[in-house]
Amino acid sequence: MNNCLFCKIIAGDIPSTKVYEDEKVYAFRDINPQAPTHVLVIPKQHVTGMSGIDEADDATLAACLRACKKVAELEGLTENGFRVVSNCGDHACQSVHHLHFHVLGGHQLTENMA
Ligand code: DGP
Repeated sequence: MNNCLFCKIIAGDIPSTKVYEDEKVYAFRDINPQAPTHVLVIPKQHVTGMSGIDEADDATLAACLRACKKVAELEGLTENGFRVVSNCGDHACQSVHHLHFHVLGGHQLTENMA
């Protein structure tokens, strides 16, 4: 999508620090990390967010979640644990309207989810 920041990152038009990539997914470090490890996992196909998905996106979603686990392994998070978050819409403070999963870990995360 033309004006989408994350589509530009996938295209390489905006630089990013890659952590993982496969046919369907790109993962890179968040520019404003909220934890020692903070990686964004995004589908290469533009999807606006969780509210924009349907059955046609099942394979994309599965690839994203598998990639979150892969990122956690690559970053050494699986032993102590990690969190996966996807913000959707205004109340969740979604700021980039391309579906993304935050993979957070590397220290004790708080219990407070909201
Ligand atoms: P959200 O608030 O859930 O929509 O998360 C968007 C995230 O995207 C936020 O944590 C910061 C990150 N971000 C925004 N612009 C850039 C960028 O240009 N590069 C990188 N690496 N991350 C970005």
